Amino acid sequence: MRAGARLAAVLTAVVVYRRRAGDETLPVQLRYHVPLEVMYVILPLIMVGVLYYYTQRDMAAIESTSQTPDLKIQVIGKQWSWDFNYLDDGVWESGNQTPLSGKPGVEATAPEKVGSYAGKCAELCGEFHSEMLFTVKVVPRAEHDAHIAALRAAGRTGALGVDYNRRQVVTGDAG
Ligand SMILES: [Cu+2]
Repeated sequence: MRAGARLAAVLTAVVVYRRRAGDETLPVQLRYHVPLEVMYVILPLIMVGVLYYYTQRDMAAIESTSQTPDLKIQVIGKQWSWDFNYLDDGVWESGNQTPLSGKPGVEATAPEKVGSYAGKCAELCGEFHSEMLFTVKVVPRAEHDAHIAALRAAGRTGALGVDYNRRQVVTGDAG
């Protein structure tokens, strides 16, 4: 409805339903309407219950971790990239090695099988937050070993600490 039509509707209601001279009665009052009041209580409870159920179900699936993982990868998120330390193999790689793409992120899918899965930053962390994208590739063991060997050959042994911290890169200080 346009603003003019809304105003006309309001003014019509004000004029048509105004209190007439000599009419001292109240309009019909909606009080102690038990079915309505029960609905006001039950409906929000159902809505909250449904939201709670799905949130709990998905958070439990997302946050569940194994005590004996097949592979330990330490992931460090920072403004505005990611570092990955392959703790079992003693090598690392960093998103800072390639320029940020700035391409829009793709909805992440839980990596339960072989494939490529989009990852992105879940905290609005600053200027280049939207460029904090990475790809999780779930690959067969041989392909993983070849990648680890390539990292080792490239000299990326050990583990990254704050080596690629943004403030170091920008200002050159040790913070
Ligand atoms: Cu971010």
